[in-house]
Formats: sequence, C-alpha cells, structure tokens
Amino acid sequence: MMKSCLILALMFQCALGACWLGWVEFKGVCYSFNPDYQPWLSAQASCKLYGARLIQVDSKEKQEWLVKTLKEKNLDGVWIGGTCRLHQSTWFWIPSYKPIKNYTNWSAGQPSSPSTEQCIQVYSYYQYKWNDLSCQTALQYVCEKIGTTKLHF
Ligand SMILES: [Ca+2]
Repeated sequence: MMKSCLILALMFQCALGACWLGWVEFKGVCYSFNPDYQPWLSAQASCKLYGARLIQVDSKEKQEWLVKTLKEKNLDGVWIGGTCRLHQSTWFWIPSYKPIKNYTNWSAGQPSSPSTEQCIQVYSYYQYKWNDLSCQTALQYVCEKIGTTKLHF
C-alpha cells in the first residue's frame, strides 16, 4: 500500500512538472520566455505553433511571478497577450477574448494612445508595469501553454 502510494505520488509529480525543455512551470502551467524579437501578431503566431498563446496576465500573483522571472532572464520588455486591436476602447486577452478589467497593471499615464498603440508591453523602464505600444514593434515575448501540462507521446 505504502509503496503504491509512493509510486502514484511520483507519477503525479512528474505529470505536474512535465514542461517541454526550456519551458518553466508556474502553478501547473508551462511558460516560454522567448529571446527573439517579433511584432505582436508574429509573437502570437509563434506561441500558437506550440499550442500556446501570449501570456494572459490576469492576476497580481501572475504579474509578480512574471516580473521576477523576467529579471532572472534579463528580459527588459516583452509582449503579453493583451490588445485593443478588435475594439479601440476595450482591451482583451487574445485568443481567449477575456476582457481586461478585473486585473490591470498599467503604468501611470498608460494606456497613452489606444488609436496607434494597441498591444500591451511589460517594460522594465516602467517598473515592469504595462504600456500600450504599436503592435508592429518587434519585442521579445512570453508564451503560455494552454490546458494540460502533461506530455503525450
Ligand atoms: Ca503607451
């Protein structure tokens, strides 16, 4: 009995920790911190190749973890999954289409120009708070794997 519990516990651990090589786990979800520079749409497409999306920063806890990890990886400014490209006065997380309203972390004076700056950057210059920026700007970016973190072969 004891032995099978131990085996089950180990299997569970492995399943929870099963992110792809180079991805990091936070609360059962896998993330990749990408050092290449892409416009927002290309960054989103790159994430999609891995069945992932640009990170949806929808809680204070997730924002704090993101900032800590960006510092560890020496990344100064990254795209996250927020945009107002669909509707200038409403910000959404894409591709979940979840409105950005319960949790926001805009820097003072941001968003500054939703008609021309329609994607969200997390930027060290603004103490890692959010800045709206032209989606055409090439930035590094963070992907998050949607759904199960288990690897299936
Ligand atoms: Ca701005």
